[in-house]
Amino acid sequence: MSRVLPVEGGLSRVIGDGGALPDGEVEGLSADDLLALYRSLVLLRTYDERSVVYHRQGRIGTYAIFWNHEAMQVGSAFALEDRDWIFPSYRESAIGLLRGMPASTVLSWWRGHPAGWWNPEDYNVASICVPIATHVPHAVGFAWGSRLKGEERVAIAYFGDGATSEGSFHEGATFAGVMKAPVILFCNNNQWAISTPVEVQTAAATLADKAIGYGMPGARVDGGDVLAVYEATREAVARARAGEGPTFIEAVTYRTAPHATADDPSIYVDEARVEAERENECVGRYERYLIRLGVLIESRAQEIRQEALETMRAGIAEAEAEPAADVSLVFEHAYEAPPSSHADELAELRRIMGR
Ligand SMILES: Cc1ncc(C[n+]2csc(CCOP(=O)(O)OP(=O)(O)O)c2C)c(N)n1
Ligand SMILES: [Mg+2]
Repeated sequence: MSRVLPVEGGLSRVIGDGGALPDGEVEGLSADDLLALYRSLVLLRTYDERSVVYHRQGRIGTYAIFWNHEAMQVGSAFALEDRDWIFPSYRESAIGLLRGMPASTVLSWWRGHPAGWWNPEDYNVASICVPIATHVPHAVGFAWGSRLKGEERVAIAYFGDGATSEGSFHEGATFAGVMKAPVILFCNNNQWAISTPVEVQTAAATLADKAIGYGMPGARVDGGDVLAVYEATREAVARARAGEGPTFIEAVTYRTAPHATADDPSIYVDEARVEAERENECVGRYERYLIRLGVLIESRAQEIRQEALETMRAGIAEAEAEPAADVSLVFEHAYEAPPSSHADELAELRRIMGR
């Protein structure tokens, strides 16, 4: 039997604190599964930390940091099967790594190189969506379409707290509820939309409360607890496969890093809160849980961190070895019949770029 425990604020959780707060457990996860979750958390954490360094070294462009968001991404993706489709936002840019995508592909995306655009069908991972919430209707339409084809695939769309104020979210959620689309609307509530706090984002008491208006259940989980996220997503997947329709999951965390490398949160964020949240970050929380369970020892953890670092070293080397794309790509695929001015503009661009 799973033991998922409610905590203050109606958030479900599994992982305790090694003291007064007891550990729960999730049914059906073997020691190998628990370690696979850990490996994925470490891979994403390493991806994120190295990316900030690569940005500072001028090796990738502006980067959307997801430090302390890893448990939401790993826990939910683990509840899916490979045939299920993932629709990520920029905050989940590296989630394809959990489906076997090479690190160089995602790094190339952040380098603005065409090698960073993959064929979604290769991994069942859609393109990274930067416009807020516009991929929600895509995921819903995809899920509905696959049900019409009798494929039994589930789709999951990841988006933030701010995204729930967007028209696209409303349209997608309405459609999902009415059509009973097998989709999971996964909201990473990190309590900030750049500098806008969630308190002024909505007058709703919780984001999960919005689900009822669309005729779907809303679950609220501790977004720093990979097992609670897994359990909530597994239930949502089961509902979707059983033809019972969509689920909205609100995973609550707190953004402890800048919105992106171009942001300076010092003028709006509460530094003391950031410090407290960093102390309780999701990878360390899970690591301590596994050590308490006797599933992980420090030397094994160290090997797993080392493997992830190697993956990143090889990934950036591979991304940097890509030959520069031809500048004509800027103009291609935009018009079926390009305006005549493009030829002059391309010539000018080649002159400026020296290629
Ligand atoms: C349609 C649209 N409007 C505005 C922006 C600019 N923008 C980029 S990120 C962001 C905040 C999004 O916050 P949230 O949905 O909470 O996601 P988070 O970044 O916190 O993961 C905004 C407004 C955008 N990318 N797309
Ligand atoms: Mg947010």
